[in-house]
Amino acid sequence: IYGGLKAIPGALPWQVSLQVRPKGSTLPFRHSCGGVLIESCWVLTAGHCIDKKHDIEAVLGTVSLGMEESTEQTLQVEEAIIHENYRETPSAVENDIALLRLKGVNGSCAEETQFVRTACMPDVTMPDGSECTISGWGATEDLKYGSDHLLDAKVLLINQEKCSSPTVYSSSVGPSMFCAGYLQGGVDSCQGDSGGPLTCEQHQVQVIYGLVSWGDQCGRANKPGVYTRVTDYLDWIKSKTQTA
Ligand code: 4AZ
Repeated sequence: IYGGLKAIPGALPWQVSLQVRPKGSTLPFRHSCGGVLIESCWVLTAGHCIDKKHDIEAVLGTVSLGMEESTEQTLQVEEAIIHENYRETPSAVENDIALLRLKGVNGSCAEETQFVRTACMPDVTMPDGSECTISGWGATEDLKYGSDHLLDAKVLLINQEKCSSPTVYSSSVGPSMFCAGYLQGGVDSCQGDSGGPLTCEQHQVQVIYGLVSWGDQCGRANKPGVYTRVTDYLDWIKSKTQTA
């Protein structure tokens, strides 16, 4: 997170650190992306976070990546489901969404605590200018390789036409994406935050409204962060998580 502040432990209990290592290796797992706990056994993330050559673990209830915390829960990922129409084009990433099914231990996956809790699903579209929250362990204004401590920041939802204007992203921002941040720059998501949450308040609760997807670098004027529009994928999420 570019221009963020250290998150308070327990304030973002749906935040997940996705950690990877090459399949079959004994190397330590390292943070690669963010994710969002939406059900005890399901994490939502970005499609571009899934690399089939890696094993993935989901770390919940953590703020410091370098420290063992008594609040953390680490779960193996049993299955990764990337959206059927996920595509990387030269100018954008389309349908940048994936679901991870966690492996249960004695029949249960994430255990709800003060530090681990699911995010609610959005129902309505938020108005332009709404203040929402982004979070993650990604690159910052002075740390290229990411932050050890979870950071968060407030961003504003940017009008779709404004974000599709020639001075911003032209036609790269499709209808299932939206922009958030500040056109003057300074506060943004960044590399390593991908797949993590943009939450907004709806009906007095935080809902998962966007997933960190892409952008032209971080924190620059006229280059806000671009997020996967979760409200466009509610049926897809339901169809994959509803065990028939
Ligand atoms: C990235 O490289 C990335 N400023 C993620 C988010 C943004 C830019 C780049 C948004 O994963």
